[in-house]
Order: sequence, then structure tokens, then C-alpha cells
Amino acid sequence: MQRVSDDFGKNLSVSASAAMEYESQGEKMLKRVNELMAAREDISELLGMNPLYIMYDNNSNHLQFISNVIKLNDYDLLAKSLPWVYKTYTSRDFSVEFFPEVLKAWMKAIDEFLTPESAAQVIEVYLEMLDSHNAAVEHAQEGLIQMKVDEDWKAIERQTVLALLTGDYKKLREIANREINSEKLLADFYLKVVQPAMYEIGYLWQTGEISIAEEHLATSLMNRLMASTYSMIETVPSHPRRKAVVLSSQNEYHELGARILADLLELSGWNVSYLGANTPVSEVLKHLKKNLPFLLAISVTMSFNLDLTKKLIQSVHNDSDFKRMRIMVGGLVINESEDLWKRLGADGTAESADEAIELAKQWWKERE
Ligand code: B12
Repeated sequence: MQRVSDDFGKNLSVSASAAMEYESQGEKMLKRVNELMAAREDISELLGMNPLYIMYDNNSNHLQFISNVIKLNDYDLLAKSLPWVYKTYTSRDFSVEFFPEVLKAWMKAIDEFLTPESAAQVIEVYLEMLDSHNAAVEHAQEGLIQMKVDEDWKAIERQTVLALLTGDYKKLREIANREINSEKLLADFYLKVVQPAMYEIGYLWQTGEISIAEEHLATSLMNRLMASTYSMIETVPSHPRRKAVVLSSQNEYHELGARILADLLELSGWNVSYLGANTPVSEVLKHLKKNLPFLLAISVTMSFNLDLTKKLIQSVHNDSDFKRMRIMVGGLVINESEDLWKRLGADGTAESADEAIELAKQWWKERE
């Protein structure tokens, strides 16, 4: 994703205590912003055809997102998100005028609920967002998230997207049965068909061309397909000590990336526990204590889940039982922001699941 402007956020910095206050007062501020916006006479013009609950959801995501941005002091993330926000919501009929108005409502709430010292710091962030309004309108198109498809796989990827959109599970099985006949081809199918097809589904959702229900249908079909494709390959014997735990972080519902990684690790001889989406930090720690894996792989897609991811990584690093464990993070948001993995305290990252397998192999070799 493109930044809203080159210099956005260069002079911004929020103290840890102000960021904590923003988080602790969050629910009260959210309620206030929702009230202020809902009471406006022009609210239906600002929201287009959308019901109020869409705005409430949007405001709730905004709160979690800004809380993460200011805790991590990562304004690159914010600079890249603004065009995305403008593109996504205006594609769904929100007026561009919604954004400055809701930002002003947040500033009012911040002023009311935060101490003056904290409010002053956080309001600087909001003023910079407000100042970037015209640039965000201008660059909205660059907020689209797309993935280049390998030429050799384009036709199959197209057929897959079509089958996902028409709810044609039989067709999906047919494509998979035709294309996968070895471990190598399963990896290709995952990375060159499944991943770009799902990015395409996201693109169509973002541009308002498909509904949330259609996006959900596509996801559940892909989940079903992946459950069946994996069983098409005979189980590879795993090395008993080469243990890996793979999961999506707490509050993270996106799980296909983690699942692809888990499947491909298993096919390369790793002994994998795949914990799935939205795994609470405390539960992960308990599981790690019991199983003591060598590799912990955490998938995170949404920027509003970064702080919980950092907490998990810190807890692992602070525990002497886990001294030899290596932590990898990856997923959409990690790929979007350079060095973010380092700032989260991880030992490494990889842009895609096949690169992650190589890194895991290398780590295991170094250990021997
Ligand atoms: C399916 C989907 C959903 C499903 C997820 C269900 C499920 N069971 O997974 C549902 C409907 C729940 C969902 C919800 C939301 N979604 Co959604 N979703 C998607 C979609 C269409 C596909 C995701 C996917 O499966 N991708 C395919 C996988 C294979 O790709 P991947 O995750 O990048 O994984 C690869 C690499 O990143 C890497 N990798 C992944 N994990 C790891 C881990 C490690 C350790 C390593 C090394 C590498 C690695 O390897 C993988 C294979 O190469 C994406 C579009 C997209 N571009 O991804 C939007 C998308 C991610 N969603 C988006 C949004 C906004 C949301 C919601 C906020 C929407 C809402 N208003 O409710 C919520 C947030 C929920 C939450 N709390 O997490 C946006 C995020 C934009 C952004 N930059 O923040 C996207 C990008 C859509 C878009 N184009 O705008 N979503």
C-alpha cells in the first residue's frame, strides 16, 4: 500500500503513558463519538446508504487501530492506512466528508476524556490526519490491495475466483483434483492459486463489487477445499523434535495464511500444532509450556492486532523455559511495513509461506 504522503508522521510521537490513557479511556470515547455522529442532522448524507451499525463498527476498528499505532509509535502504518480507509468506505457509499467530521468528533472526545498532557499529544496525530484529507482523497485508489498473479497460473486462478464467487464447490474440487498430484504442486496451488484468489476476493470486497456475505461464502468454500486438498497428499513422516506451533494472533480472524504455512511445514517434515485463528495469548503460553516447540509462527493480518502479537512475543522471550524457541511473524500487515517484525521483537519474518519454510530450515540447521 502507498503512503498518503512522504512526510506524514515524521514529527509525531506519543508517550507510552498517553497511549495507555487513550486505550483505557477508549470505550468511553467510542461511545461519545458514536453519540456525536448519530445525533448529526446530516448523518445519512455522510453515511450514504449505510446503516449506523456500519459506522459503529468502523469507529470501533478505528479505536483499536489508533491505539496500536500510538503504542508502537508507528506512523508509517497510519500513513499507509489512510488511502485504504478512504477507498474502502467511499466504495461502500460513505461520503468523503465523513472522514474529517468523524476525526473532529474523536478530537472532541479525546479532549473530554484524556488529561490535558495526553490529549495534546494524541490530538497532534488527529490534526495530521485531518491535514491529510485532500491527499487521502487524491491517493485513495492506491489504497487497493492486490497481488500479482503468476502468468502460468492465471487461467486456473481466474477459474477459482469464479467458482468461489458462484459458490461452486464441485468446480473447486475439480480444479484442485486436476492441478494437485504431488507435494510440490500442493505448495504451488496454495501460493499461486489460493493466495491470489483470496486477495482478489478481498479486492472485490474493498471496491464494493461483492457483499460481505459473498466474501464469507468464498472463505468458507476455500476452507472446505483446503481441508480436502491436504488429505490428498500422503502424510510425510515428521521429525519428532522438529516441533512447530502455528497460529493467528489473538483477535486475528484471518487464518488461511497460517493454515497454508502449517500444511507446508508439515509437508517438509515438521511436527506441527496448528492452533487456528484468534488464539488468546494466555492459552498459547500454556500450550507452549506443554509442548516446547522449536518454532513459533505467528500470523497477523490486521494492524489493530499488533500490540497483542508483541505481548505474546515478549512473554515468550521473557520466559527462560523458551530460551531456544525461535519466533517468526508474518502476514499482510507484516509485509506492508519494513522492519515491523523487528519492532515486535520477533527473530525473523518471510513474505510468503515457501520463504518461511526455507527460514525455518535454516534456523533448524543453525541449531544442530
Ligand atoms: C477471508 C478474509 C476475511 C475473513 C477471514 C476468515 C478466515 N477464516 O480466515 C473474515 C470475513 C473473518 C475477515 C474479517 C475481516 N477482514 Co478480511 N479479508 C479476507 C481476505 C479476503 C482473504 C484473507 C486470506 O485468506 N488471504 C490469503 C492468505 C493465504 O494470504 P496471507 O494471509 O497474506 O498469507 C500469506 C503470507 O502473508 C504469509 N504469511 C501469513 N501468515 C504468516 C505467518 C508467518 C509466521 C510467516 C512467516 C508468513 C505468513 O504466507 C501466506 C502464504 O504465502 C483478505 C484479502 C487479502 N488481501 O488477504 C481480507 C482482508 C485481509 N480483510 C480486511 C478487513 C478490513 C477485515 C475486517 C476488518 C472487515 C470488517 N469490517 O469486519 C475484518 C477483521 C477481522 C479480524 N479481527 O481479524 C482487509 C485488511 C486491510 C488492511 N490493510 O488492514 C483485507 C486486506 C481486504 C481488503 N482488500 O481490504 N476477512
